[in-house]
Amino acid sequence: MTSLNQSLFEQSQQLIPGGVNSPVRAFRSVGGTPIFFKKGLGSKLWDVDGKQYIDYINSWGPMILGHAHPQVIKAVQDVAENSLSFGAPTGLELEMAQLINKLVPSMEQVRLVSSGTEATMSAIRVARGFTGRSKILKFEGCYHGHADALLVKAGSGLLTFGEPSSAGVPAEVAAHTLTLEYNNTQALRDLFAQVGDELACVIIEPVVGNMNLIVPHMEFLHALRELCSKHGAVLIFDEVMTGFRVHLGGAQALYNIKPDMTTLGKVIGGGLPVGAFGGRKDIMSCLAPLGAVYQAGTLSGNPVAVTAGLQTLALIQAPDFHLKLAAQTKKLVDGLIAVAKEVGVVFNAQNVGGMFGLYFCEHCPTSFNEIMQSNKEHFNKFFHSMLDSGIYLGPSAFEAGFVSAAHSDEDIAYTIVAAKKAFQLVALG
Ligand code: KE4
Repeated sequence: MTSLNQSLFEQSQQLIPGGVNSPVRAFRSVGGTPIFFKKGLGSKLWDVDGKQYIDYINSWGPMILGHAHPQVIKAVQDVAENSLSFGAPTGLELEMAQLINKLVPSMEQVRLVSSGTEATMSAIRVARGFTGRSKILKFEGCYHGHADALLVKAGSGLLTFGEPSSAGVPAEVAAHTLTLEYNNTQALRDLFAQVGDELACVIIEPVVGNMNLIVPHMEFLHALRELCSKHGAVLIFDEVMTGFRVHLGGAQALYNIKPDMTTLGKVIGGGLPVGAFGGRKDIMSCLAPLGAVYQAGTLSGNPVAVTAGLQTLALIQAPDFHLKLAAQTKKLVDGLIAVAKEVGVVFNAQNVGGMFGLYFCEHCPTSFNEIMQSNKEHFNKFFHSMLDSGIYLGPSAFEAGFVSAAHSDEDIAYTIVAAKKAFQLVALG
């Protein structure tokens, strides 16, 4: 009997490119048919055939409380009765700005947008407007949304400017984007020695979640902070994924490093479209209507979306919320490492707060080149066995996973039992 997933996917492909509204969802990296969901509650999802899954994607981060948290749903229902959008200021946006400033004090001023892409695109424009410089620096394997300037891969040499990593991005645009290897402190120092005074900004994932999970070397992050200050380059921490996920104050609180600007998304909207960018007041003052840098948005600060975010951020301030989330995530990671060892599969895993990385390689990778050495075939076999067992992991060996406050000990225990079976399949070759 054809699954409803299959028929929905076939129909969707007629009208939606690849049948999906965001590429990773198409399962191209792992093969097979994407799962179409119709319901989520707590740590669980149900697909259109009624099959239940434990969800380790959490909508790629936003659902940190678990799906359909009653207080979030109620707050959204109540505010929606007052209309869905005004295109004019509301007190809710002030509440959100106050809360962001309280939880992320480096964000002296903040502007709300509707996605992480808008946040990073706008932050780069402000940094360029503030410094009067055009060049930007990013790191290979880091993803900051799909703005042209950020769809760039490393050029041939250290200082050759970026090449587009997507069709449709003009070479002239990519040329302003330099790319370096993440965690390579010497390469960073060499680049700044040569072009540091020409850099408008450096944008970085302070914990990487987009080439699987990669943890920063403290020496690297501190060198970056010191070099940006010395050369007048704006340091942008892209905390769209790490914000409120690895620590209540994000990676900047976890590592005690203060960026000049921060971008936020995902958790800040609690599942509805909210992004934000902000930082030093002198930089943010360049923004229209005060300054010459233009940025705008019809649904920026939308009252319904902001309400979902406010309710979510209120609930994650509960005592020990992040300690418990990190402990539950570590329980998953330790259990997976143990069963992989028992079965005899080359595997490793780690977590930072409520996000985790699974690696089919000897050690936890620390760079793009290292993660590229991991065994993708083993991951794909593992992924599909887990999916059959009702465990929904990210459909790519190069994505981080997420645990929510709703993941119970039973969920973790069930996942580890399913993983043992999946590792045995991998071991069979
Ligand atoms: P959005 O435009 O997708 O809201 O945010 C872009 C973005 C910016 N910065 C970081 C660090 C991000 O992780 C993201 C988006 N993350 C991906 C997950 N790999 C979203 C999933 C998708 O693209 O479908």
